[in-house]
Amino acid sequence: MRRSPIQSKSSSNDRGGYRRTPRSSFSSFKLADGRVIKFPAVMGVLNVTPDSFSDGGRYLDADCAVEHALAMEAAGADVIDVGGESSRPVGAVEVPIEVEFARVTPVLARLGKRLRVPISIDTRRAQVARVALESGAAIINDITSLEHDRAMAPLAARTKCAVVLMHMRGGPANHRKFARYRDVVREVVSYLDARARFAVESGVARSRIIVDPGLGFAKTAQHNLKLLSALPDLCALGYPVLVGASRKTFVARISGAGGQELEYGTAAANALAIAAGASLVRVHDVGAAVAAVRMAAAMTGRDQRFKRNA
Ligand code: PMM
Repeated sequence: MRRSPIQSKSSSNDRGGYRRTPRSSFSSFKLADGRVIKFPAVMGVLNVTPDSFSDGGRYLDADCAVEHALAMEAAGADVIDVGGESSRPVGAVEVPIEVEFARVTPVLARLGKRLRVPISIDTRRAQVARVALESGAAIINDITSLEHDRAMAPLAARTKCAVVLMHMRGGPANHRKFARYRDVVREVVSYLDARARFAVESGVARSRIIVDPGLGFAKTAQHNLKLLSALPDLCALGYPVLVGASRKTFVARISGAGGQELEYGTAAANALAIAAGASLVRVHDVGAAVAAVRMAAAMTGRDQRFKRNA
């Protein structure tokens, strides 16, 4: 295993112990349409589902979903992640593709015209991704790392969209029973390395790949904590890293499951993830995440404004 930038002795800095810019961090990400996402960035979650873990049922109505996406943009979201299939750890039900379509297409059709920030589509199905891209989405967020649907990698290559490759074992409905590892960090890093290589071999440009350790997917609280403290190892792969800790069960177990505790725990995880080199955080409460991410970015020398004035 490569030595992580944060663990290395030479990484000490002049800001009272906080590392300045992690060596592997990215300052921006260019999309095929020329738009640029400035890192570190906040991805707001828009679950158009009846049963997602923390917000299931709230945005099933297309008008509510559109309103919420616009509110997240106004609160500072850099990307809006639209999903029509729940992946809650217990009891997620396999959604027929027609149902996934019916949930996301009316929302995407309306958002495409109104949202300025890029849209990502959280799906493992190429047909859904294709329709989303046609409606203006620029990123495919595939929690199966292009494994579930063989048509996904060629679609990503052909359309030049960005892809999020996430680590999971099993499927959305049964991943819990696969939470067994000899060395979770090594296995997750080498899986994502292999999936990124596969994507590149399939024609996806290296510069369009984002990797994600998949917190909570086939992982115990202990696994999630190990992955969070080893983020520099994941960053060392050379791709921007996305972290999705928001409101997950392990955060509730540690910080408390009440609304406020969960938000504070999420904000702490987000800030530390950014300080450790992550480039994006996927969140439900965008306002809280923006504040946490800005603070972490400024403290680690990743905020351009504070760099200039330093
Ligand atoms: N988590 C969920 C759904 N999609 N996508 C990525 N890339 N990373 C994640 O951690 C992730 C995801 C499940 O959380 P939710 O039900 O609260 O959306």
